[in-house]
Amino acid sequence: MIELYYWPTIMGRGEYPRLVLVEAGQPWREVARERGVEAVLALYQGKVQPPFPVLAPPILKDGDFVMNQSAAICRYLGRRFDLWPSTPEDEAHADQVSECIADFLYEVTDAYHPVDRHATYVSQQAAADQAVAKWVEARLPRFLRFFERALEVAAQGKGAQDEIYVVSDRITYVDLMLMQLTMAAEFQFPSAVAALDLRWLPRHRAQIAARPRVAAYLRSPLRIPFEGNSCM
Ligand SMILES: N[C@@H](CCC(=O)N[C@@H](CS)C(=O)NCC(=O)O)C(=O)O
Repeated sequence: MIELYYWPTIMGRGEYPRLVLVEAGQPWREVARERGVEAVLALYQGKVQPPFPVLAPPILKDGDFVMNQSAAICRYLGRRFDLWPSTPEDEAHADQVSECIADFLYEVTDAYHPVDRHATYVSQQAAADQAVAKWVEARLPRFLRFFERALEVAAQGKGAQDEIYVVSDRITYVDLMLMQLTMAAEFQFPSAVAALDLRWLPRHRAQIAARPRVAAYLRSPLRIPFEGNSCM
């Protein structure tokens, strides 16, 4: 069975591959929750050497195949489980959007950890609050308007009840990623997101969240709540 190695108490970047597995209907093992965080640390600290090196969690193990990088894992799973765009151009656009999601996460993590990326938010809270306020003003609208525009383009010619997907007129891995990002942004920055008066992102988020497997997962105890001190 597929294994996901991620920190046991946060949703974090682990949630992106998780949601692709959920929509694919693929059971997987949450290694840290089943065997303890030591199993993740063993890989992270190099005590266990996988057949291909890994840098940081989330880490996916599929048989003997091991990899890290959340967006790359989502692509691997998307291709493997048919949550994949239909044309090379749509593949490239899905790549583009997933990389923009990864950029968003990188930037917002930096804002919450402006002094030391590997120390807690609380230990650098004063500097972090300033950096986050600046990021929310300068960068959050830029990212969200880009995602909004991608969905607006996808919605062209569609009726009010029609489903919209980022690419290809069908659900792909990047829809799951974007749903999670929208939820994270709405949770963490409610007034800044509301002020943008977005139309397509909330509609897309609601549509993906209502898919039967995703909806069941979101209601399940496997889904860890947002922490409220990052976009994780
Ligand atoms: N770009 C990577 C970032 C990975 C990353 O920052 N992982 C965090 C948890 S979300 C971590 O444990 N980092 C430890 C490290 O970078 O050494 C991804 O998307 O997977």
